[in-house]
Amino acid sequence: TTDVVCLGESMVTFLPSQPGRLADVPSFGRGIGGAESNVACALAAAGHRVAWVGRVGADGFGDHLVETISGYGVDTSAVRRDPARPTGIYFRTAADRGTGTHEVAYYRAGSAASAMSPENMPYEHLLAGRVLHLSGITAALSAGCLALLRDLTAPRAARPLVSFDVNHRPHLWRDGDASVLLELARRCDLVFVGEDEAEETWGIVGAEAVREALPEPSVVVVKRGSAGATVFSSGRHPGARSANAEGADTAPTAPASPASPAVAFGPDTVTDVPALRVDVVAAVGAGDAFAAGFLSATLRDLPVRDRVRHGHLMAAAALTAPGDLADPPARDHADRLVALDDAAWG
Ligand code: KDG
Repeated sequence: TTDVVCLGESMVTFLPSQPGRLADVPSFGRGIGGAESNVACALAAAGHRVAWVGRVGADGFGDHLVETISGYGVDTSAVRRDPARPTGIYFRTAADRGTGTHEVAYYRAGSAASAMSPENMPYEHLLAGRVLHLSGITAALSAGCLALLRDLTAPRAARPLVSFDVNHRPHLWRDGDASVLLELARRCDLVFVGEDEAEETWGIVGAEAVREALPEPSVVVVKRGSAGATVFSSGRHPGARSANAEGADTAPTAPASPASPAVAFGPDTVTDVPALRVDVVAAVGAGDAFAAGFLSATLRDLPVRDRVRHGHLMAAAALTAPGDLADPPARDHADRLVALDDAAWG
């Protein structure tokens, strides 16, 4: 079986040759981006069986995405090609030294991926893994994309563990209401959200308040930047939700259905885990790397603290590389770093 299926829009990314305003950057180098395929590539690099599902144009940029993502060892066989719509692309600047922010120019309206909907996506592939990883970016792309996320996060008799990174992208929500991201997050089993992101998007302040607003998911990971991350775990058995209309959980001891093999979570806990302190080169992609590290360690059934440390380690690799996607440390190397004592981890 596939360990993780990631769904979302990937784009060819244009990274600036030098710092400065978008208006001034003279040339750009090509990379790839897309939060969910970033997660897929990092998981594949960590030795997991991973698929990325999306839509790209029948054009050279679409070829480049499929070839590059496949090159990481990700199964791209379910990616759809759209002869009528282009592959999305985006340009960005380097982070401003003072504010840490960067400018983004998306060219993705009307892209092949924005046409994703419940009618044209391969559910047999999407629901086939142990984990289905989604993000809030998809919800912003079109009504069809939002309908697809609603459908994939709906209760069903057998579903994979549904992982959701809130990924609020303000540029994409200029004309939309991002509060739908809370509704979607509540329908998932494992949620990643930044503490600052929760405040910006929903006006919810503090990790405890985030958990109060998201009582349903078995696990909520609140990322607090360089301060670390806090994990709220209810110990309920993910993947064992009943299919009734309210989506109420079945008894905590209910076995997972054969289609959603167990991805174990521990008993009720709140776990705080400090992050590594690094000099940030580019923050873009760090959240994806964190999710990949956490998911990888979850699939290996490691203790909660080590799941977070694997997240922090992958994030540190991404934070110290210029592109959206950094090569993570090899698994045995990561395991040795995660096993360092608390003094090393702060
Ligand atoms: O998380 C990184 C992504 O934001 C980046 O790769 C591009 O997917 C992207 C987006 O929509 O911003």
